[in-house]
Amino acid sequence: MDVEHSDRDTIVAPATAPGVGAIAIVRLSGPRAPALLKTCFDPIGKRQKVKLFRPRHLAVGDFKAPGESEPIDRVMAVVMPGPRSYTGEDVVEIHCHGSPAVVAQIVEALCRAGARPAQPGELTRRAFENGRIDLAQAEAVCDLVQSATAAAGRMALRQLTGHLSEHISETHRRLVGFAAEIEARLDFPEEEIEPAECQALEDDLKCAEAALEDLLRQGRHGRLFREGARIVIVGRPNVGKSSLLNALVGRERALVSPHPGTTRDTIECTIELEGIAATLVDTAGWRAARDEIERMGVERTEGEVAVADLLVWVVDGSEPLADEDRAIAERIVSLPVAVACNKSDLPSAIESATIEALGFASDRVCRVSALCGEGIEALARRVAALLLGRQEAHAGETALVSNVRHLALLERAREAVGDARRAFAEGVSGDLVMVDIRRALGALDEILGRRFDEEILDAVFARFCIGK
Ligand SMILES: Nc1nc2c(ncn2[C@@H]2O[C@H](COP(=O)(O)OP(=O)(O)OP(=O)(O)O)[C@@H](O)[C@H]2O)c(=O)[nH]1
Ligand SMILES: [Mg+2]
Repeated sequence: MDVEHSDRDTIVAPATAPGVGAIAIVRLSGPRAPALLKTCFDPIGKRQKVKLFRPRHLAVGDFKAPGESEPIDRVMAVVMPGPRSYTGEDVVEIHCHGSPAVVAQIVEALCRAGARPAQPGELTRRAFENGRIDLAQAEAVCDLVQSATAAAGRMALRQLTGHLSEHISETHRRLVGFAAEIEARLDFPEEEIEPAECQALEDDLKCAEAALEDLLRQGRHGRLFREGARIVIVGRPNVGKSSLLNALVGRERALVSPHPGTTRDTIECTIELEGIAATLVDTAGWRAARDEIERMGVERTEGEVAVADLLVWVVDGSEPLADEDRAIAERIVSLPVAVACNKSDLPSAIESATIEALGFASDRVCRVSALCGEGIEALARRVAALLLGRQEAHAGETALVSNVRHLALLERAREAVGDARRAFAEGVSGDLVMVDIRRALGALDEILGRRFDEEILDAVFARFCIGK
């Protein structure tokens, strides 16, 4: 059947991940979804037939390709009529056995019956286009599906349930209120604004600016929770970098030996650090390379240092600092660093003051023993705290913004409101202040998707997986 690629197509996609599972779900959305189900689905017995036509009731039956007599699978099906469905259209879900072959045949059968395979994110795009959710909420769906930690998931859920949208709408309303007052004044330029009124209007802009600043500040932490952090362990050979990676991860991930130069290549492992998905990277000992392989290893180390969110510099606390340690210190002192003074089970040969003198504040230094596990938890807490800046480790969990697109637009809005506030305070004419206000409103509209172009939507929904 020739299927048109219009928005009103009925689309089909597996909603569960590819691969074998107990159950898989295939979803249909569009005006013909219930009819296509009827073509392919034989309810077992009268009671199931009645159930199928009752919205949101699961019915059991055999699923067959159009014109075939042998079923593909025994499934459960449910019809969720629009507009009170996920997409706002008629939605059908078929719960089949979780074999990739069964799923593929069911999708193919529905396409033969007249559906079209959905693009990634197309169901959520329809939910947005049908006004079920705004764009920020649609993006939260994608973030929730892809969240790597519980904290990232909770943050996405708050955005999905509209918390971010509410905050933004509130600032939007405040700015619209301000704009209405200014527009009214423009019509009657001869009327003086009373000082008290003037102050109230300026306060409105101050409030809007502060609210946007708040969201932006939280956003930095939000990103950390969503995207995770890359933590690179560096140090000269044999100080215990690989041992420290193993201790933090809780298993023997990297090879450890008493011979300097054991680690040749970078090794990484992801763990959860106070809700942040932290990728720990063990590197080859950092020193002037003695052969070609070591040179390549050191090059990789330097590449990792360049992209790290935080470095853990390991020194061997049982020996005085070596020239190689000092050379590393000089290269990293201006970067975000936690210092692990390792081998604390042995007598100490490094004073804290020595490390401080190199430019590393004492609150960045932890005494640990990778061998015995001493101080490892404290180091993990310190690393998380350094990643989150001065805030408490759980501060990021309350963040509402984590999406780079939202952060960029919020920044634009905050700048525009700041410009408007300054212009207004200096008594610049109303129509010029309005230019800034419109710029701010435009940026907020773009976050919620009240104003958009197809390119933005394509970019947003391309991040989704099929079936969402
Ligand atoms: N006593 C003691 N020995 C340790 C500790 N941590 C590591 N070691 C020992 O130090 C030696 C080197 O450890 P590694 O973890 O391989 O050191 P590395 O920094 O990864 O070394 P390269 O990969 O060669 O750069 C091994 O013999 C470890 O058992 C510690 O906390 N205490
Ligand atoms: Mg090593």
